[in-house]
Amino acid sequence: MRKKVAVLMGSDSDLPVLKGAINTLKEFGINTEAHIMSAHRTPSQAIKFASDAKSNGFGVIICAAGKAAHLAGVVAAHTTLPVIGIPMNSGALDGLDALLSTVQMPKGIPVATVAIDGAANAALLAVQILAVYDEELAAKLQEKRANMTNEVLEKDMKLQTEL
Ligand code: RP5
Repeated sequence: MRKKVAVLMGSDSDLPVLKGAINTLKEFGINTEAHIMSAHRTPSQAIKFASDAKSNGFGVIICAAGKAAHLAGVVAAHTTLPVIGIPMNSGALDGLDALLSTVQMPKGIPVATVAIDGAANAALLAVQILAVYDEELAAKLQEKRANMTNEVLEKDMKLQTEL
């Protein structure tokens, strides 16, 4: 049975960006659960979700948060599942605050951090993690990359005709 992916976000204001991750996961047929959950505003809920995630059938947890972003770190501290952090551009510092808060985890509790607002890559990385033991998913990833390659080649061909 394929594992689920959780998409946690610190605020509903993060949702427009997170929709990109949720859509990408759905595109791969991954059973996805999304929740608004904050390390600061709902700390006990976040800790409970993380602690129960493995036994609830999740394989990867994506955590998006902005400003002093602790969600990914707190969740990672309460599970051995891989945690992917998305630093959100939601403050005066254009996401640099969240990037440093998410990426600079002290040793022992890793958070795989993607780019600021990097929702699509977070989803793809989650799929890649699940694809280690899932050939069907691995084949879908290969197909997506081949499509991407073809799109770029087509754009290049078009450029050559325009120059
Ligand atoms: C973080 O603070 C959230 O992840 C969000 O990116 C940011 C701002 O939240 P709101 O004030 O819009 O709820 O916790």
